Amino acid sequence: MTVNERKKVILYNPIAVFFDMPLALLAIGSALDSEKFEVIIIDARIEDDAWKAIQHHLDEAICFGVTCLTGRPIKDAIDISRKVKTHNPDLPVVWGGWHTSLFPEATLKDECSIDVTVQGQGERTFIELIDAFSNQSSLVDIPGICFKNEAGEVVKNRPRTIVPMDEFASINYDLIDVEKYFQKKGRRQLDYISSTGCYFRCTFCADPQVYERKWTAVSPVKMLDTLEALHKKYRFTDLNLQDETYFTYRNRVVEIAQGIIDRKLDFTWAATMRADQGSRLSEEEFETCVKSGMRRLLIGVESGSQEMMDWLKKDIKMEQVILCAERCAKYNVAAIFPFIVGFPNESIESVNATVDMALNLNKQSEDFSTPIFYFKPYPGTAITDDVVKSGYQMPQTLLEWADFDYIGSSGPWVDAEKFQFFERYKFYLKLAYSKKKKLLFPIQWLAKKRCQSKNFNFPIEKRIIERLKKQQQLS
Ligand code: B12
Ligand code: SF4
Repeated sequence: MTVNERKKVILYNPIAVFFDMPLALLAIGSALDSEKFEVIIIDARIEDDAWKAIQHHLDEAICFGVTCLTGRPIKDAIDISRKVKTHNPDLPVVWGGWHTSLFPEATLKDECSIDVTVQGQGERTFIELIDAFSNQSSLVDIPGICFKNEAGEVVKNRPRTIVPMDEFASINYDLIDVEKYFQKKGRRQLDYISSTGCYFRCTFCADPQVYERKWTAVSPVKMLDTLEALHKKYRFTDLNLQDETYFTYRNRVVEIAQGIIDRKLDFTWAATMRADQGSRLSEEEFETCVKSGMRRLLIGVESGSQEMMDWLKKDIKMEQVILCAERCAKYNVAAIFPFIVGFPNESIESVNATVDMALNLNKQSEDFSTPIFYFKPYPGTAITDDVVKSGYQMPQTLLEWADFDYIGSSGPWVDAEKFQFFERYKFYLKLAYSKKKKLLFPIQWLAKKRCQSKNFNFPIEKRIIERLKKQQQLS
C-alpha cells in the first residue's frame, strides 16, 4: 500500500482551556498501523478554523474520533459531530474519554450523531474499532465499547481489562505540530503520560470507577529511551508528567530520575505526588529526583482537617503532607497544594482547618501555592453517588452535562458569604506570599496582616489590582 492509499482517521480535541497536548488522541492515533492509516489530529484550541480543517479530509475518512471530558468541551464536541454527520451520514463517529467512560449508554441515547462510545483505556479498543470499520465487520466482539446496532438499539459490550502500557507503540508526537503547542504554552514544555489508572479510592475522584483501582505504567528503560529520542528531536526544556500518581512505585521513579542524570538529559520536570508516596522516598531518593530536574510537584491535600481527609478516603496523613512540604522547601522545589472546600455537610472546623493549613504552607516557601477549589459533584465519584441517593439532582442529558462546569462559581454547598471570604482569601494569600516584588512590598505586608487576622473587609487593594489588570488586558 502506498502512503497515498492509506485510509484517513480524523481525531478531534474540542475547545478547552489551556494548551496541554492532546495526549489521549496521540495515544490512540499512535496505536494505529501507520502503514495502513493516516491519522489527522485536529485540535480546536490550536486550529483557527477547526471545521474547515476537518472538511478538508472528511470525504476520505473512515472514522471521526472525538475525545471528551465532562463539562464545556461537550458542547463543541456535539456541534462538530453533528456537522460531520450531516456532511457524511455514513462516517462512524466515535467518542471516547472520561465522559463516555462514565456515561457509555446515555451519551449514545442522547446524541444521534454519535455511533460508538469507548470506555476506559482506548489504544487496543481503537485498533479493533478501526479494523472493524475498514473491513466493515461487526462490533459485537469488541470489549470496552457501547454502540448503536443496525436496528438503532444501544448495545453495551463487556468491559476491557487494562492492557500493560509497555505493549503499546511509543507515542508519535509528529501527529501534532509540537512547535505550535510550545508557542501557545509560552515555553518548550512537552506533555507526557507514563501511567494509566490509580490504586487509590478517593471519594471525590472518578478514577476508581473508570479504572477500577488498577494501574499500569511504561517501564523505566522504555520511558528513558522515549524521552531521550523526544528530547533530541524537539529540544523541550520542561517535561509535564500528566500521570494521576507518578510516584506510585518508588524504585521506578528513582530509576527514571537516575537515568535522566546518567543520560545527561537536560530538562526540568513536573509531576503529581501523593503525600504518602512522597514521604516514603528517602531523602537521598528525593535528592536524586531534584538532581534529575524535578522542579514542581502537585500534592493534593484537599483539606486541612485529618477527619475530613479520612472521610474523603485519601489514605494520607497530615504529617506526610508536612514532610513533603518541608522537603520541597529545603530543596527549592515548587509545590502546588490544591484544597477543596464546600463538601456536603462540611463542618466549620474543617473549613477553618483548611484556611489555616493553606496559610501555613504559603509561609514556608514563596514557591508554594495553595489553590482552593469549591467542591462540585463530578460524576462517577462516591460522594456524588451519595448525594444523588439523598435527592441531589444531577444533569440528566448530554446537553445539560455540557453546562456542568461551574467555572467561577461556588458549587452547591458554599453560601455567598463563604464564597466571598474564600475569593478574598485566595487573592490575598497569593498577593502576600508569591515572589516578592520590591514595589509591592507595602501591599504585600498589608496582605500578610490580612491573611493572619482573616480580615478582608474593605478590600481596596484587591479592587485596585483587579481594575489595573483589566485595563492591561484591554490595552
Ligand atoms: C490534561 C488534563 C486536563 C486538561 C485538558 C486537556 C485537553 N486535552 O483538553 C485541562 C487542564 C484543560 C483539564 C481541565 C479539567 N480537568 Co482535567 N485532566 C487532565 C489530566 C491530568 C490528563 C488528561 C490526559 O491527557 N490523559 C492522558 C490520556 C492518554 O488519557 P485519557 O485522556 O484518559 O485517554 C485515554 C482514554 O480515556 C481513551 N480515550 C480518550 N479519548 C478518546 C477518544 C477516542 C475516540 C477513543 C477511542 C478513546 C479515547 O483512550 C486514551 C488512551 O488510553 C487528567 C488526569 C489523567 N491523568 O488522565 C485530568 C482529568 C481528565 N480532569 C478532570 C477534571 C475534573 C478536570 C477539571 C474539571 C478540573 C477543574 N477543577 O477545573 C477541568 C475542566 C475540564 C473541562 N470540562 O474542560 C478529571 C476528569 C473529569 C471528567 N469527568 O471529565 C481527570 C480524570 C482528573 C481526575 N482524576 O479527577 N484537564
Ligand atoms: S484523587 Fe488521585 S489518588 Fe485519589 S483516586 Fe483520584 S487519581 Fe487516585
